[in-house]
Amino acid sequence: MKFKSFLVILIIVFTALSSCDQGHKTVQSKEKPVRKATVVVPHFNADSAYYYVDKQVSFGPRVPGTKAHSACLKWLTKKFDQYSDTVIVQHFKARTYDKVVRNGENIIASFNPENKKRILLMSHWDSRPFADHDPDPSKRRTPIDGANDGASGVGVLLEMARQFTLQKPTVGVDIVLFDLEDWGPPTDLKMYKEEYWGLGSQYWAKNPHVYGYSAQFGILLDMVGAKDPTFRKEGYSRDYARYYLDKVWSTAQDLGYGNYFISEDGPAISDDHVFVNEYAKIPSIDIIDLRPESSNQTFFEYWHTTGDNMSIIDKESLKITGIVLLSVVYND
Ligand code: AHN
Ligand code: ZN
Repeated sequence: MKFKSFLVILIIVFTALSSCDQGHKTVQSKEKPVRKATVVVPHFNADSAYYYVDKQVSFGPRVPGTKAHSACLKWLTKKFDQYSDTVIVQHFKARTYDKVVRNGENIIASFNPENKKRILLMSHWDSRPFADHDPDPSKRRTPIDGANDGASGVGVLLEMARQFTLQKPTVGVDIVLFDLEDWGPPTDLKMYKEEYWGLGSQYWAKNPHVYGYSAQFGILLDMVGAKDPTFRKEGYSRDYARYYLDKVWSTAQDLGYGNYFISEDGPAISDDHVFVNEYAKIPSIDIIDLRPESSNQTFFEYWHTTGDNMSIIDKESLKITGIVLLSVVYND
């Protein structure tokens, strides 16, 4: 009896000790630093993006109703067809400030169309019919190349699409290129109204390419190609999509681009994302180069002038937004 109980105690003590030892081991393995699985984000080819910007500009100003506009539409459709699962050209009519009804075409390229979780990437592909801010008054009704204001965002998105074919993202992505963004009234006419701008995005946000379309969030690229851009936190983006705005800015800062993606509040800009927020109810931000020090006090020096041509496009700038956006898409 005594020996038996001694044996029982011995077994209990031994079991306790060994389990204690196991427990200790378990704790130790739990204390090892937990590493998040790293995703391989594809490379962004800035030469390729630059070529896409140059190619758009080479057609001439992409003013709706012109040959350059339809030639560029044909080229963009062909390229996105090559790099995405589906491409839809959405034809629409819209009335400009001068009461003329014009034809427009929004271009929508989709990746993983079956995936319910989606990211929306946007830019406008038309160029402004008037250089109303040109220092030379005789040029203020001349159409602009829109190398930065238009072509730069499209060039970045087309290069991203090319990367998506090389390494498919897990999330669904829609690239929407709006038309008729930039046909707002020339400033000297003093007839500014928000609804005169972003006619393509107003149409799409009210009539998306897929019935009931939605996305987790949207990102608009506007004027991302001039040297040393300063992307400040735009006002509507802060109001409508603060969480995604902070997420994109912190991604950029982690990548070492904090000098360009500045943690500073900028003004509110009536741009395509406003309509996407208001009508489509998709929380959307605007990555827009804001320069309070410029002579127009808001945008890059050559904004809405004939100087917005290829000579001011910087490959490094295209690369910055490209890398940041690829990182956002592949880490989602
Ligand atoms: C305003 O000037 C109020 N919004 C400018 C939107 C725009 C025009 N982006 C590019 N071109
Ligand atoms: Zn513009």
